[in-house]
Amino acid sequence: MLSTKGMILKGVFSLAAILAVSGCQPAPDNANTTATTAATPPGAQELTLVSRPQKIEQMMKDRGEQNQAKPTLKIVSPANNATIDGSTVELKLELGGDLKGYMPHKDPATQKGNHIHVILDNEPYEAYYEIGQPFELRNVAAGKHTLRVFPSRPWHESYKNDGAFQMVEFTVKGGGDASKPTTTKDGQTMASPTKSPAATASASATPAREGKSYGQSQAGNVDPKKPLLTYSRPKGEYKGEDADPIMIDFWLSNAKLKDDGGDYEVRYSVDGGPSHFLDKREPIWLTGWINGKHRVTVELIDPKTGNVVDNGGYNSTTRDITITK
Ligand SMILES: [Cu+2]
Repeated sequence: MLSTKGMILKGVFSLAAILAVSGCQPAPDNANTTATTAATPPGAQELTLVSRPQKIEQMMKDRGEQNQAKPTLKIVSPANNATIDGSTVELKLELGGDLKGYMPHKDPATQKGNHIHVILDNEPYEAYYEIGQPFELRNVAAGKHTLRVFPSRPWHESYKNDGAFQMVEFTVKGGGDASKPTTTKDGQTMASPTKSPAATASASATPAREGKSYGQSQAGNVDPKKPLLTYSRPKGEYKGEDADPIMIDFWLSNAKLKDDGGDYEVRYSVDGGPSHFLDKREPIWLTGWINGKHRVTVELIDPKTGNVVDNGGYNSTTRDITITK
């Protein structure tokens, strides 16, 4: 069903929607201060499904066989079910599998490169480039947490081979200052108490989240053996030529989608608009985004009930992104 290139995904422009959009303020440079910026209303933009951008096709060719790599990860620490005293958690990974030259590293010139996506609880991922050095989470809140990791390409498309995705659960005793964010050692925010709680419930029940703002974070009651959808992209701020088209990408564990021999479906919607379904475990690209704040919801749907598969709230995730073309 994804071959329907050029399919119109979203509603028609109405005069009211155009007026609403023209009345919108442009997104400020610092998305952390956009709490008062209204989300884009449904129908204000027409999103169209497009094929993989030529720019990415070219990057894949330029990478040679690396694109067919089957990288695997092992979480060396924290150990699954570990209890950690204090508030600092050190993540150490072992990269293996059929790498074909795949190695995480940020090129200082382009500020791009292969990297690992690291997700605390169900917060937006943070990029981990130099896996020779531990990835440190500071000021982690007391309580139960999960960490999820998987290898990614420079354009943030995840590797989806067996063994690429790993998850551990751990408990922090003592914990950090609950009024301050959880960060990496470089100060990247991984969770923050200053905004609404992690958007693991349905979009309509969840207050606005900014591209780079986070809820105070605890793990959901996740069963790692049950079907689990891990939201990866989009997230954060998109600028200039990166702002269109935009990729939706996810990791799926313990479940197969319809076109992959199973019967699950992934449902997504943008700005509270109509639902669309994905039947293949691969990324899609959408074009037609307008400037401003957009809310993207991605969910795993149980074929028997038509509802979100319950797994600690992780199977329904909503992220706010900001687009500045
Ligand atoms: Cu990435």
